[in-house]
Order: sequence, then C-alpha cells, then structure tokens
Amino acid sequence: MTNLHAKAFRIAVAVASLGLPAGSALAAGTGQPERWQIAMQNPVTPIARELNAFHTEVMWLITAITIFVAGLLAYCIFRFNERANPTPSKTAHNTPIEIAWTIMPVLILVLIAIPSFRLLRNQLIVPKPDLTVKSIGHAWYWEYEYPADQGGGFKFDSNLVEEADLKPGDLRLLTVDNELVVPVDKVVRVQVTGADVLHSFAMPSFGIKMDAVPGRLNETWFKAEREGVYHGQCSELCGQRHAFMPITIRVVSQPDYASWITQAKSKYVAITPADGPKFADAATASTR
Ligand SMILES: [Cu+2]
Repeated sequence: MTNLHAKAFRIAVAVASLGLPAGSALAAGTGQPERWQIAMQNPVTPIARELNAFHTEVMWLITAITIFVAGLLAYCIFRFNERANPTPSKTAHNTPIEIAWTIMPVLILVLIAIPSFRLLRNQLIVPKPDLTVKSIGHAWYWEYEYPADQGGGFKFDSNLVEEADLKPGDLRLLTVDNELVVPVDKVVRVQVTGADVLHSFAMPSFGIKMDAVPGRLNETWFKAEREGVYHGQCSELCGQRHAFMPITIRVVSQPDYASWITQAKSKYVAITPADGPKFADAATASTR
C-alpha cells in the first residue's frame, strides 16, 4: 500500500468505528488524542456526551443543507443554462416560495437553538459540588489548590514532563509531573483563574474549556464517570510555551482519593492565610 492508501484506509477505519462503544479499558481517543482521529474524544462526563450528541446532530443538519443547496445549484446550472433554456422566464416574484425560504431557515435555527441553550444551561449552572479545586494558569504551567475545608489545604504546581524524561507509557507533550487527582462519580467544581496572562483550562473528554483570566474567578464543573488518566492542554494562546503546559486529571475511586489526599498533604505545600481568600462562593464566582 502506498502512504496515501494507508492514510485513506485508516480514515475509513476511524469512520467505521465512530458509532461503536469504547472498550472497558481506556481506549485511544479517551482522555488522549488518537492517530488519525477525526471525531471528538470519547466522552467521560454527562456534559461531554451531550456536547458530542449536539455536535453530531448539527453535523447531520449541515450535511443535509449542504447537499440540498448543492443540488439546487447543480439543477440551475444544468437546467437553466443558455443552451438548455434559450428563452428565460421573466418571473421575478413568487410569494409562496419567498415565505417558505424565510420561514424554513428560522425553523432550522430554532431547532438548533433549543438543544444549544439547554446544553449551555447545563454547562453553566454548577450542580451542588462534592469537591472544589482551584486551577491557576501560570506562564507556563498549571497550579492546583485543594481547600482545607474539604480535607485538603495544600497546593502544588503541575509541570510538563520533558521529552528526555518520559517513561514508557507517558505521552509526549501531555504527561505532567503532578496530576490533578479527583474521585470518580463526584461533581467537581473547578475554579479557574490566571496568574499572569490569559490561559484556558480544557479537558476534551470531559467537555470542559474555561478561560483563566487574571483578576477574575471563572468556574466550570465535571462529573467523571470512569476512572482513568485524562489529558488536556492550555487552549488559549498564552505565549512562548503555550504548547507545553498540559493538564492531566487522574480520576480514582473514593478510597484511592482519600489515601491520595493523605499523602498529598505531607508531600505538597500547605495553603497559608497569606495566600489570601482563594475560594469564593459560587455566587461571587463569575462564569462568563
Ligand atoms: Cu497557557
């Protein structure tokens, strides 16, 4: 097979596997990108599932509209060109058609707006959180804080593992030294801010992306339904090492989370009062 054929074959396989459920183990495409991936990463949260479903619905709608418009265009080109139709009609108006082509697009937009607004609402209104973590974007790494009132009270930096230091199984440009660890099946509220410039906290498999803005506290949430290691990246062009500040979230069982918290408390730096009031109420946190 030539390279081109091999590429076409892989794309065909990717297309064929789109509708299939992912295996029990974390497959490629879940929590990390996959070679020749053309669709979104496999969803692991209810929001990501809803987001992917909405994306697919709109794709089908776009495809139908594109085929319809291309068909009309082709029909006009072949049916009404100068040779096929030497004496053109002088018709300038047709009220029923004009009403139809005004109302139809409006109806299509309403059809898109309903699931779109529902999704936005589900993304923006955070359910009662079981855990709050704070994520601070720095040039060029992420810092995470676990509040004391939830058994944490520590903070740590999360840096990219450079290519020379990767161990087998690590992912180039995605593996970090200190992961954000959260329990499975719990609502995790993530408060996001920036320390210096704009960053964006994004996790494709969770369907979340939230700007990290200096001087502003944004929030988003997720409820991961499967244990595993999930990778994302800073998604706001933030400077020279923008491509080198990945986000890794490890989702573990509740007992594993409890033992991690115990270890982390002795491993990481305690949050001191000098760090200032870091955890705002949901009411004061901005989601815009
Ligand atoms: Cu950044």
